[in-house]
Amino acid sequence: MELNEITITTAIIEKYFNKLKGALVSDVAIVGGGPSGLIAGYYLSKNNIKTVLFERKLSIGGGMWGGGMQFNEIVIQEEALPLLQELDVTYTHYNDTYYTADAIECVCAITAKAIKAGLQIFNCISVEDVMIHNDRICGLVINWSAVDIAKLHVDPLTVKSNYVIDSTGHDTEVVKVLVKKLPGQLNTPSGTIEGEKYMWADKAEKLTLENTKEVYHGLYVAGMAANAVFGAPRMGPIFGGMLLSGKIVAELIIGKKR
Ligand code: 48H
Repeated sequence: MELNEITITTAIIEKYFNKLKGALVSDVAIVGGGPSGLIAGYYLSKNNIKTVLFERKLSIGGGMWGGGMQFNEIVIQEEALPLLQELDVTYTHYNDTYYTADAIECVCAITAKAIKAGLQIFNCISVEDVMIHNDRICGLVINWSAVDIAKLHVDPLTVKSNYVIDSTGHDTEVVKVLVKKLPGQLNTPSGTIEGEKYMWADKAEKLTLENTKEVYHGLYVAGMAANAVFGAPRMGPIFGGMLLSGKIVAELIIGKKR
């Protein structure tokens, strides 16, 4: 049969808009498709919690693709190995409690598992604001990233969600908006973003897990965003903390829903 360009176009438009319509109301909306957001999406979806993820860029994976300084290998400590096993990521022992994995395989394997578990991922969409009703975050304001890049004056649209995870990494973009709109109301010692600190891998990895929590009613931070919000150090290209943080935030929300 001869291929028809209009059928191809119609198929894409119809299927995409059905996906987008299905994502307008969700249990959990994740902002940022780096390691922590993808892992959170995997565990939430696996537990039958309707979860959508918005990623600004064309590609998901955040800072994981480039390993350290574009050497595409990542280091993972022993504590995170069960996660790699569950996600079918190949890893090798380096020494002591250090393991390494191919950064590309990591992104691809985690993403594939998350999508198969039911996570709906929307790339090329940026979150630019939050919806708050009765002192609780209840949705996100989204727009095409291309609109943002081109600085076009185009109004955004809104999605509704019971919980939001800010996994936007160093920039803590969702929390930043919240702090701007509602000064002093963040659940941190200063009531605002404490700011990411210097490099100290050991301390940073431990604190990432502690800092993964709810910072405003319905809004959670995970991954590097958790450390930036709570004023903890950075850790460089070791990814166990990012992966475990994604699992912890999923468990916190699953616990709330029980
Ligand atoms: C939609 C957005 C928006 C927005 C940003 O940076 P990430 O990889 O995040 P984490 O926390 O899962 O992992 C951090 C890790 O990659 C890292 O940088 C480490 C370990 N650094 C240590 C160090 O010392 O430097 O991913 C965040 C994602 C990115 O893909 C962004 O494009 C996306 O969030 N994003 N998506 N709307 N407003 N802002």
